[in-house]
Amino acid sequence: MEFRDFSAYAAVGRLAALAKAPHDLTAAAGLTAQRIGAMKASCCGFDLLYATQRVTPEVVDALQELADEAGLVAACAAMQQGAVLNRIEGYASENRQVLHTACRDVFAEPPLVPAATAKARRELDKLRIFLDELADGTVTNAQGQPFTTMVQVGIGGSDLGPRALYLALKAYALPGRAAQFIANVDPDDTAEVLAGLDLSRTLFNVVSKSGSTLETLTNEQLVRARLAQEGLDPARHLMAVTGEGSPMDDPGTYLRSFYMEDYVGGRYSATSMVGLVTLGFALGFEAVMAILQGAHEVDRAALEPDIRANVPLLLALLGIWNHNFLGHATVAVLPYSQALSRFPAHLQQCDMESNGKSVTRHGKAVGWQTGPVVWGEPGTNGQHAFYQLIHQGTEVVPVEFIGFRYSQYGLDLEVAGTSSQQKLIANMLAQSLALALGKRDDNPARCFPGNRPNSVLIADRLTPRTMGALLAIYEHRIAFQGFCWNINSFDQEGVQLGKVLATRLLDLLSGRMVSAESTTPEESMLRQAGIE
Ligand code: G6Q
Repeated sequence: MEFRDFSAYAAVGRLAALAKAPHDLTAAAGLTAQRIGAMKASCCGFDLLYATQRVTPEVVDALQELADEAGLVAACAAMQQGAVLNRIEGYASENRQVLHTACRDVFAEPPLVPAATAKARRELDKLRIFLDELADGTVTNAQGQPFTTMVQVGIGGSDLGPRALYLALKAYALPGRAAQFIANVDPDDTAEVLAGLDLSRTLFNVVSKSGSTLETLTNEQLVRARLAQEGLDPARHLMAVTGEGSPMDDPGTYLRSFYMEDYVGGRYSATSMVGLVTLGFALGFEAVMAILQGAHEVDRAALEPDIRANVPLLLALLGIWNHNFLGHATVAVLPYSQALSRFPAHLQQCDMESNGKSVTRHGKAVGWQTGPVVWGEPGTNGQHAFYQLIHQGTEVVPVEFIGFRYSQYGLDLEVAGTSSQQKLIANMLAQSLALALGKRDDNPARCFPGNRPNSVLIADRLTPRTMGALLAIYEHRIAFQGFCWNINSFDQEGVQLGKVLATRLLDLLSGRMVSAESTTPEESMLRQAGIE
């Protein structure tokens, strides 16, 4: 794969010229029925409505030219076929393949990377057997009672995606099963989760790819101590998901050990055992396979070269248009679905850890903007909170709305002629229109400028399959943008420095390190913060 600088593409010049006069959504015919009908793309159960973006057909053509020139689909194909894309040329780097897609290529015969998918199948088989044993009573607590709760202990990629997916799909939990999550090294996080549990009926799933993460190992010890206090055998209550050969790869000390491979990045690992063990416990094996199926369908759909028929690629390019050409620094992902309450948090990590980079794949400083700030909260709650700024603030915030036509539980009531679900979705569409169209008013405080770009991603219902698809749509949108900006979206060097300094502070606190002078920034910070 040959990657070139973003600024070198002819399409970038063309888009910059078009961006001088972006489409005016507030003009008389700025948002016609014909436009709303034409600017729609579909993928794996989702429709993307993008007429409320500030693009013309000419801009979309130029974005297609950019995708072609930058070889974005070819890069996605190379990634799925096992190219070593996690690297910075000429410098020390992880130097790995990027194969989260192999975890869900289990439906294909032959899969794109047979060896990687064989490993995924092996782990899936282990998971199926384990779930069967839980169901038929082969695996129980010491009293022969079934386990009711699985607590996932992990942080970052070993927490955010799995937690977001569990909350999204909790409506489909098996009777008598639930999951909880402990991530923070804040002891109150663990204390709060443990306080509400019957530990004798609880499994703790310790998830760490490296097997060496401070927060996770500390929380594992806290959990072990609590189990011991209750007279419970940790080897009966603790499980592990880790990399083969990691310090946590010690099957003797766990009820079960599952593995993930080093070519699956933490923030892309929700569809590996990192997510699937806890999801399988709570939702069952069928749901696990449906999640994988939805993600797999999107993996294949992402290989479509026509951007008008490739939702993740189109989302990526619309994001680039808003960020690089219209100059908007952030993007808000606003799901009109309470179940997606932690999905924006997952995307924050997946997007900002992937694309918050300043050097190219060749180790040179970039001369263009890379990843935007990503944030979000579920609507309609957000409407009663921060929407003031997105309608009338000085900062224009592009918005990606996500919604569903039907609810998960089906528990609904018509009040004043409409159901709650209709109210929810009508609000989402109304916000999309309000942001785009704006409103004139003689009172300047009641003017809405409009032209605030947004799009709507909508499917019938949030199910395991659509959740898998949604996850993969965003994973690919992020990777496409990284390819286009010529950065390595798969490393995370930027999280290292803080870890090193934290270790130094802890060494000072524990007396492992004694500083000759008491004026180092580390010592001064500790002293002034009142931490001894
Ligand atoms: C994700 C990052 C990071 C990682 C956590 C947990 O892409 O690499 O968030 O997932 O630091 O790491 P472990 O799974 O190794 O404990």
